[in-house]
Amino acid sequence: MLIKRAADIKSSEITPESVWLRRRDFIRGAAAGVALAGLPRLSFAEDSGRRALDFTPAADLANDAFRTDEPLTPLQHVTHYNNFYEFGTQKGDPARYAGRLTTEPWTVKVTGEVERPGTYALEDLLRGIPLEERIYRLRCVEAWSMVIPWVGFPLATLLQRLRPTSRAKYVSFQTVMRRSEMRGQRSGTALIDWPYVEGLRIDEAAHPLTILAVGLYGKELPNQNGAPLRLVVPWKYGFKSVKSIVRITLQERQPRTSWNQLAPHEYGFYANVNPEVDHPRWSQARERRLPNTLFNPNFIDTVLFNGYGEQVASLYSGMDLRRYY
Ligand SMILES: Nc1nc2c(c(=O)[nH]1)N[C@H]1C(S)=C(S)[C@@H](COP(=O)(O)O)O[C@H]1N2
Ligand SMILES: [Mo]
Repeated sequence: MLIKRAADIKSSEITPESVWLRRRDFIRGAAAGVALAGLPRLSFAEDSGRRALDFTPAADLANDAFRTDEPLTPLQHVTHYNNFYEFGTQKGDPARYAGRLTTEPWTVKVTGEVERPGTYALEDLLRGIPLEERIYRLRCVEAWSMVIPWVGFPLATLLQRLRPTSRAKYVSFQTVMRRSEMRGQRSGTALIDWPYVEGLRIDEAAHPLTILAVGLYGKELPNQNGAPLRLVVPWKYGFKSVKSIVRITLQERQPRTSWNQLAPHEYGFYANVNPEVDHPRWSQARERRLPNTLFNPNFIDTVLFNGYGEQVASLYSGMDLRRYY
């Protein structure tokens, strides 16, 4: 297991007085004109409503895999070309309808094989955890991709705080169930057995590339991207990166996952990006990098583990990646 022991944690991860998510406090600071470290790229005027976050820019982080030099996908595309079937199956549906979702207050229930189970207010769960920017490729199983500057923190930091027991072999995550605010949960066209659930093996969950995101482009997550808390696992197909999380369960057995349950021959539990293992209905060898146009389709080769092989391949040594797709 790769749960970090106390001795392995960098002091920057546990400094309680360092920067952290201050959801309500921030408004006051902003109103008073307080300058924020690391406020990037976008000014307040560009999209009002979402609050700016205080975080360490990816450029200042020690691990090169935490950023990429590839051009960022513009905010407009990141927020208007989405998969969030709770709001509908069309790419524009989440932007159109996710504004209805109430994200404050937000609680996360932690259950199963942990020493500190409970129902936590989001701000209590995250208090004191420093935020970092992570510029990651996101590769959807549908063969399109983006480059997104997330703001979040390693899932390992939270797991460490919750103290998994020795029986915890997997982590499962559940999206909010809110029929009144999520029209896709009422319609049944998506065929998903709500709520959306996903899961990771615990060593995948504790890997330093695996983050929980609370923001993108320097501000709180737009609802369509999974506000207020979503998983990001950059070497796996996008469907693993479950949005709007309300429950985290540590467990001994491999969890049920939504897409695998819906179409087990098409979507596996592992879902590692792999150009050599095609989806039964299309090739995974290439991907369309957004933004693209009719005249510039912008197809690029897909890379094993979405280009993060150096960091994650050892998690799967000896495993047949065709069998465990
Ligand atoms: N709850 C939930 N999480 C979800 C999905 C979803 O439909 N519901 N879609 C997944 C898929 S298929 C992808 S590609 C990513 C898309 O994330 P983005 O819209 O922030 O780019 O979210 C994933 N997380
Ligand atoms: Mo996806």
